[in-house]
Amino acid sequence: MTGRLICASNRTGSTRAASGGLAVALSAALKERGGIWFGWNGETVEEGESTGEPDVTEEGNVRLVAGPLTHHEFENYYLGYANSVLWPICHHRLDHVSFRRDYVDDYRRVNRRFAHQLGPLVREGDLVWVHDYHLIPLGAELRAQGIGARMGFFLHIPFPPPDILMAMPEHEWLIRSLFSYDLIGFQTNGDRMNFLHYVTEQAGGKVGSGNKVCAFGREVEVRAFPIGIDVEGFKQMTQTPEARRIIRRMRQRNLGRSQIIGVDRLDYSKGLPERYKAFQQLLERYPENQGRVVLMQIAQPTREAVDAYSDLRQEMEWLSGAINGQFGDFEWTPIRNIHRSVGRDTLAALFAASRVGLVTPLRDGMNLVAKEYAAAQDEEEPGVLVLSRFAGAAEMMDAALLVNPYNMEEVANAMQRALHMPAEERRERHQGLMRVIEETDVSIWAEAFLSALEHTPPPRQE
Ligand code: ADQ
Repeated sequence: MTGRLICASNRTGSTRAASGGLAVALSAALKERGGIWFGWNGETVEEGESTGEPDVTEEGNVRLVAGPLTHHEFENYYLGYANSVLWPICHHRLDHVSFRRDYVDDYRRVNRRFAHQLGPLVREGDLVWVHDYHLIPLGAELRAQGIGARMGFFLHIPFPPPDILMAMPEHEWLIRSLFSYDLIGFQTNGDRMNFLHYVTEQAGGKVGSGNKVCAFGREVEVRAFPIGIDVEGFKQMTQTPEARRIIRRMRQRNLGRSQIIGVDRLDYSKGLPERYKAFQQLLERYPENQGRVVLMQIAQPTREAVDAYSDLRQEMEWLSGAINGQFGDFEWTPIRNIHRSVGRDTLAALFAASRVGLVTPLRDGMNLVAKEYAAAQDEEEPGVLVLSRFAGAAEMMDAALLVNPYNMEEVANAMQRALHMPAEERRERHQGLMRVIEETDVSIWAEAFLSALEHTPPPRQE
């Protein structure tokens, strides 16, 4: 008998109009088991205003429970601790970290408030699944309320090596709070090993059999669950009339030219300036590409209230302007720099119409764009994926051309190789990628996590 599923994530979605892999997978798992999706509704309220009880919306057997943050919480919990401490630490960017006592205090306070709202809704036999770095202490706060249900946590971003983690004043508190869960999931085996190194070397923990780890007086199961996309759904998106129209138009416009595509949130972890410089090297080192290759970069702005993000946007605009000025002519603009979100079917069409998928983050938990690009390719005439070794996706997707994103010469050479790769090699590599993508389909990922959580030792009486 499976219990209800209680998901907690920074942002909630709707089970009716879920778009994007994770929302689709969570919606499917929630509908199958019935349950609750808890989180922030994306709104902020004035300081004096109470955040009150969260809004409750019933969608069949799923209840969405979502409320606002105050401006202060948004500043200190969301932009502050989550995105100016944990995000840069986990992406190895100590240069972007801003440690402040009030950030961590508010992070803890918001997680406690969430636990007070969610705790009373959890019933015996439920499975609680907490997502990502915003909510690490939620499990411990729920336990403090006497919740004994099985609880799992999945980290969507990388887990850093101990030396970097230990730059955080409160590293021990944070890792101790992870031991309130029964199952901890990471994207890759590399992340899992970083976690185990910290636990054994810094917290006196012991690794037992069957992925069990003991520390802080508790035993948890620690495993890698590489996340994927809704493969069939994404493939179908390249077949909609709108997608076919875009692909046709794009091919006509690029007649005789090859398109390289990059799609990312505008984030310093994605290696965007380095990518532009690598493209500049492609044009310099292999001048036959001048006039014949276009880089289309779609970078949707996020977290613009954090300085590092607005600086990055300026840097990209400056770089693309400089490269277009250096090489462009009346008929050819080398880089098309687009700063907005585009629809899923447009995205699928852009991938399908691009000869090279350029996915070169400096560090990434997994990177779903790599999987989407490969899934959108025509199997007879596929394009080539150039993928950073530092994306979690590289651990399994070794049929891509793997590159060091800091080494722009290497990335330029890989682009050149991709542009000229014979069809047979492209097909072979594409088949290799599709095997991995299908094995890690997002529904398989969600089921694997939930089934492992269900098989953890029985819930305790708190
Ligand atoms: P992200 O850092 O957001 O996710 P990613 O895995 O690439 O990175 O997912 C981004 C998603 O947003 C993709 O589905 C992509 O198509 C979409 N997207 C990006 N730019 C877009 C745009 N301009 N318009 C429309 N859609 C756009 C975090 C971690 C990753 C991890 C995922 C899932 O940082 O490492 O893979 O969670 O666990």
